[in-house]
Amino acid sequence: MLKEDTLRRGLKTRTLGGKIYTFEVIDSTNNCARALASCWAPEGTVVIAEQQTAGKGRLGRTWQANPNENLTLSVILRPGNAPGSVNLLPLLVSVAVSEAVQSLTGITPECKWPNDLLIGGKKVAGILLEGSLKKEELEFVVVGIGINVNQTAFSPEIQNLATSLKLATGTDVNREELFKLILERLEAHYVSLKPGGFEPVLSLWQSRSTMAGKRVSVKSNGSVLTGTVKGLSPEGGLVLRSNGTEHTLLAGDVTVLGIDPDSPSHAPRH
Ligand code: BT5
Repeated sequence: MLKEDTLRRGLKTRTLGGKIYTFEVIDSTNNCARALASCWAPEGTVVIAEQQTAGKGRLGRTWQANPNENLTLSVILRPGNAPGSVNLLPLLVSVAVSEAVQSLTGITPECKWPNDLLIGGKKVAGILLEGSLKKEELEFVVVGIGINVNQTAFSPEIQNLATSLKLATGTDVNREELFKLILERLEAHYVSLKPGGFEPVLSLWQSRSTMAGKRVSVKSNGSVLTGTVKGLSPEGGLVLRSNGTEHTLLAGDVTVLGIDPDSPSHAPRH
């Protein structure tokens, strides 16, 4: 069982993890963190649970995770009116989690727009941000992170799409160490937002993604658009070229169809 003292021991952050609430069972760490944030829990408060009975994905979907094998946590941030942070923060969180996994295991999970981390094309982590607006200002954002750490068997619905750090490395991965690295990388990128803006995070995200030049179809608001990925827009949207026109999508579910042979990033080098 994850315990507050072992999660905190050696944690090198100033704000994130200032308060850590651990639960054996909870409905959803995001729900709990939202309730705490509405009651003025400070920025950096973390809620972490061994088991969620109603772990949430986006759009009413479910996050499944066996107890005692994974990390399911939520962090309260209060970015104020940092422009565009709703679309950009998931990319910042993806970079932070990918870096944390890399420094602990040597494996670099790939960033898939908008909120997934993949290893070998399979999902190893998902991110769910939920914000609350007050008078057009972001009152708080809850950053929910689910990572498949030491789970090696998945339910039939997800067994072909999911992987874990243990499956990828062949060994058990220390969840407390991973937790600390995630908070440390998240804080490092978050505090650099004010002076540096999102530009550095966008380029780090792109360097950890292989989506550029791929043919994809994106389901968004009930319609499907197929095209070639050009990259990210400054506000964190996915830029697609479809039938000669560029589109910027701010939300959606992406299916990668393959490499576009006509894309310059995949043209043969001479
Ligand atoms: C996500 O949604 O990927 C966001 C997941 C966020 C989970 C964390 S856990 C801590 C915090 N508290 C919460 O209640 N939630 C957050 P989405 O992109 O909608 O993906 C959901 C889909 O991923 C599901 O419909 C399944 O197909 C698949 N899925 C579910 N569990 C999975 C797992 N463990 N590994 C890989 N894929 C999974």
